[in-house]
Amino acid sequence: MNKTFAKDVLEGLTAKEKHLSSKYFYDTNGSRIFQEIMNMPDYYLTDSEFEILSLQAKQIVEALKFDKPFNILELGAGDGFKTFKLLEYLVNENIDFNYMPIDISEEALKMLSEKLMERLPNLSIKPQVGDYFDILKDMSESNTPNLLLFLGSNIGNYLKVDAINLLRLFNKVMNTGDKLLIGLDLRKSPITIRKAYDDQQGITKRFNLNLLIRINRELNADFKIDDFDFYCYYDPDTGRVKSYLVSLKKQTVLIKELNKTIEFEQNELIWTELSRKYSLSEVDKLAMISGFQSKHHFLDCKHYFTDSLWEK
Ligand code: AVI
Repeated sequence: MNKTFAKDVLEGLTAKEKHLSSKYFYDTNGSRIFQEIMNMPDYYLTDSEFEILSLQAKQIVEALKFDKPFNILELGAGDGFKTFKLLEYLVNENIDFNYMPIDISEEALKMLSEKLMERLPNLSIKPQVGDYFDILKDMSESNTPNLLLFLGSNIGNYLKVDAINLLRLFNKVMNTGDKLLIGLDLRKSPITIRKAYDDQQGITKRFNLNLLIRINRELNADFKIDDFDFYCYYDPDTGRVKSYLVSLKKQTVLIKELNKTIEFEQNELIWTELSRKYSLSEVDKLAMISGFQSKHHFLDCKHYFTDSLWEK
């Protein structure tokens, strides 16, 4: 049993306002469903970021202003598909760099490395399995310049204080002059944003319900999946998409590993995810408050998404 998972589930489901962390979405099945989400036409985030990295690789590399070989460390590399275009540009230009994808999933890194070695045989790739910070700490000890990649609007899934704390930790392990390229989803028509999360095919619903399936499997619980539904909304005032599971009836769930029964009222919610959207001035503020200088925003043609370059 994963003790942190058990502790977080217990804390979240016994709280007055029930909640579960979206970081637990990504078991094997959840990661697969997330791939399906990224392929949905309405989930514009992936295409927008892909466009930025495909069409503006040259401008991004020029803006780095590194005058010697450097490392690219990608945090939560996943399938690395977006990054491919940036790497391809660097390899084709014979630019000297090491690519270090970091992920807790050895399996994901193995697949990524195999795919990249096949398509970019001249790429120097050094996959790192493990926790971001253990690996990042080593990086600050070398005097090779570093570019950190934190793409895909992953930062938008953190509560405001947690996002700032995480970025400050990145900042702490970086050397002066190192860069961070960070993907953030921008504020836009609320209709477009809602469609990306409240999809008609029910893929995002499955993504959320999978969390209950995971609790059933890993903590020996008896959630009846059909007795829960999915609800989400976008609030343009705060720039936040909030996602929930909804208990469709009054019910009791037993979580054997926790030795605990959880009572649900009819229509009671479990908050599962925050997906924050930013204005460019909010991006600049976030950079400043975390100790960075915001150097450049690389936007897609629709201005839906930014990969912003920050410098320590
Ligand atoms: C990973 N993360 C940036 C996604 C997002 O857009 O917040 C996760 C996701 N949740 C629902 N759809 C996609």
